[in-house]
Amino acid sequence: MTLDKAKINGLFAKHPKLDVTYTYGTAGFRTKGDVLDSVMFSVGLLAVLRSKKHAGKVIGAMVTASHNPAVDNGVKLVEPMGEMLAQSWETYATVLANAATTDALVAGLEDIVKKEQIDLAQPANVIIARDTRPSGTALVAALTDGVSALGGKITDKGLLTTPQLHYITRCLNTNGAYGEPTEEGYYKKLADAFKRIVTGKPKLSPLYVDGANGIGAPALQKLAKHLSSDLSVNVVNDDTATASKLNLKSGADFVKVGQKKPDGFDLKPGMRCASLDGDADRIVFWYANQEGTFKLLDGDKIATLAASFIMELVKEAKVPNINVGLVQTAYANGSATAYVKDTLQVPVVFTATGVKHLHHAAEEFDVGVYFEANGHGTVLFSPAAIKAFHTTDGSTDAQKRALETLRALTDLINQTVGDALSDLLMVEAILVSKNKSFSEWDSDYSDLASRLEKVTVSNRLEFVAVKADTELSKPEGLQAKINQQMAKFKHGRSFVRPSGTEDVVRVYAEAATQADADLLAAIVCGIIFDHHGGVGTRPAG
Ligand code: G16
Repeated sequence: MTLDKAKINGLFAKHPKLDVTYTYGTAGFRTKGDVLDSVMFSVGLLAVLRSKKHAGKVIGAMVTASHNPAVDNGVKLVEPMGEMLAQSWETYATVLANAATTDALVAGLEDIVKKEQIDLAQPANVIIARDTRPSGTALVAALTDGVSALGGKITDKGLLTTPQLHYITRCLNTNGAYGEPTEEGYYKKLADAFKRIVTGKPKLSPLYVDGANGIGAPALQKLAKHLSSDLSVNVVNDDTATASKLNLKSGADFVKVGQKKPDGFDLKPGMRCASLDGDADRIVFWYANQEGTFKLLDGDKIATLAASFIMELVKEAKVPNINVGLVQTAYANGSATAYVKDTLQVPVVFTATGVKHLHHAAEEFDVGVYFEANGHGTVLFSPAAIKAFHTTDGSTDAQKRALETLRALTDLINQTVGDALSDLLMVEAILVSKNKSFSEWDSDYSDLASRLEKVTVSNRLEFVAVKADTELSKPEGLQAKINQQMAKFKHGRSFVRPSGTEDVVRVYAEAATQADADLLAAIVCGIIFDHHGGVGTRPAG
């Protein structure tokens, strides 16, 4: 069987490539929505080949730009078990996306077929979903044409959160063993598992959730209906009808980066709040302390809360040989890493930024807790751990309770990808079980002061990050200058890396005081701007 060049040519003509260079980045292709039409077509083609490579298993395609502004869009592919696209295929994605002619496109496809020894006679199945961005509908149509060009079958699942698409993909490929392959099935699975942990325990005060005016808002409202009296939740920033409001002065990224509350909240001491991002794959929690100061409970705090709770349960349940590990990135606060290593005594592994990297590192543990500081993460349970939780018989009530909670957690926590709604319920279930307030949770350790900035440069690809993003190998000499500055500050730490989702270079700085962290970040930003192609307004400092 060979590729139908005439068919590809006919459909490709509807989606001509623009004079833009595309790269499959941290979370797939991501740029302005109006330059993505041809990219979507090429991703449709690739999804078909990926499905054929997996003998017809379902591949997911999510159209979203997650935390980015409403005008952006993007696409990421989902593997049959719900993980992100295998990294070895990202180069293929980039080659196809940059093919400007049918000949180049077909050559790229033939190369993949040959290298991956794909049997073109295999069937191909792709499911697609999108977030609330206005450009989503047309981009879904372009991707659909790509799938059709290679004779694949595509099913449009409409509006979903990113983790819901990952969940449904896995359900379909496991013949329902992972759950019912529908949005409703997702809510039911999460709600049932949550109830198994919290029923009969005293309730917490209401949780106010910033929906970032994205798809997470209606999704949480639907989930809440399944929880009725078990979780009191108020969704704020739920205007998905006004496209421009998406992630605007709201959402997990705005709150984490700015270390301040989003619009739409009259924050009072004692209020418990959380923020989702635009496609509901990230969450951070926050509150005001008694003095009214804004306090953030980010991905590091979620990870330590989950790891310590699960470790306690494993001990109580007396399940032998379960190793718990934690995966972080360079953005993890130095205090969080120290707390995990020294107090929790849990091994920590570092990876480059991007949940696709953390996910695979977490798979090496029986219980792998992975969270980026920005609130993107989950907890993975190995098949052996899940089996052990189900086959161990408890002899005491406490042991039986711990085992049942562990079993419920394996259903509650999305095993495919970081999931804001699943993480929300996990955190609430832990806090209910421990009868813990946000401030008690926060008191586990104190964050070092930090600052995250971005600098626009003429070519961010000149910046090459190495050693799990902690250092730069290029541009030559820049790392030495950063090291020199770090050494001037108590607990000073700074690193620079090119973003994979925005056309900027990110600068992270940490130090003993906020003023020092701000100053260190400003100095490093200034060096980059002045000597490495800064564009636009020079950062202050
Ligand atoms: C995506 C990735 C995250 C990453 C974030 C920022 O999040 O899934 O793993 O931390 O981008 O990446 P970068 O610093 O390279 O721009 P999301 O929520 O936007 O999909």
